[in-house]
Amino acid sequence: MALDVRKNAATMPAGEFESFLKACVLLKSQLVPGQTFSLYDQWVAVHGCIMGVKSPGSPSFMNMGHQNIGFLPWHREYVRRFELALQSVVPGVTIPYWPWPMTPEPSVLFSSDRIHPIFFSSMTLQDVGGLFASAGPEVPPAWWPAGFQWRIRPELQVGGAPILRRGSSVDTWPPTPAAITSVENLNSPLPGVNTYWAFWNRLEAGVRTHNAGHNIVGGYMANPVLSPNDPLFWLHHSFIDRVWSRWQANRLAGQPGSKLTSHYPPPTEVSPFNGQLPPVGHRRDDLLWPWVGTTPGYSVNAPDKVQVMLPNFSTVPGRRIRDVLDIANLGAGLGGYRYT
Ligand SMILES: [Cu+2]
Repeated sequence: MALDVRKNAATMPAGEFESFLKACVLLKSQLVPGQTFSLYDQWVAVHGCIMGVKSPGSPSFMNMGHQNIGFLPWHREYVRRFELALQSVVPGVTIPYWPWPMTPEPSVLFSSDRIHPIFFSSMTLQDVGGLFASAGPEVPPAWWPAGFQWRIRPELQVGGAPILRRGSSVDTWPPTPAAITSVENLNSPLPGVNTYWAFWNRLEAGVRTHNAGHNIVGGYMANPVLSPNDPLFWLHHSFIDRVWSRWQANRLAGQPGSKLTSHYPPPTEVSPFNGQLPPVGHRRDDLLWPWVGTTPGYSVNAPDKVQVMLPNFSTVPGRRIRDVLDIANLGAGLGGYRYT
């Protein structure tokens, strides 16, 4: 099967970018049968719940998607499954990536026609317009669901905010092209320490990378739990996944004969940052919640009203970190993709 292609959100044809937005709007407007929440909202709930998951036999809830090495594989699986959900309403659509190293304003990507402006160094939150305007778009495209307006479900709101807003006083953006290239080539071998540790840490929490990108957008994007309420989330994480896939390719080329599994720490390797094993959910052979098949004994530390929004994944095979290392071949019906 041909690979799906994820493209640069600022330079891809306008019509293809619109297809992505259309798929988001259709998922957001389509209610889960018998429920008041949408197919899109279910994916926000998954992200809301990953912050606190107890694995079988574990004494405490852990963040299984962030703040440790499983951050990249968990989001790869999550974003890919969301992409397949988009394809169920708009066949062939893929998630564009936000090319971080560009001057954000003015740019095509942050125009009202694409993902709408982000407001640099804006002290106050401003409403997101365009297709996401609270009253709906001024001139709806032909495919627009009649009367639809983008709203945040009460269960998924932060501070009772029902509409998308952006704005932040943070101004540590963008990274330079050279900075991203250096992340993609990061190689700091220390005896007994897999280079992935330093790479992951730099990409999730380093200067002008994942965390900073969330924070400079502000609004829902700056909320660690419910950031997928803003569709810009998917573009942000598409780029993060691209950086990881390029780093993986560079590591393979730098160590001829090595495998992708060589470039993720073995399950027994302790963190060079704290001397401890990563929590369950972050080790190479661990299941990726909520794709745990029928394995019993998981529980979630989130409000019941959010937990009831979770999609039912009990019929899909369990997925492990080692299963998601190759974007060209994810297996289990997830196909593969590549980046331009
Ligand atoms: Cu996340």
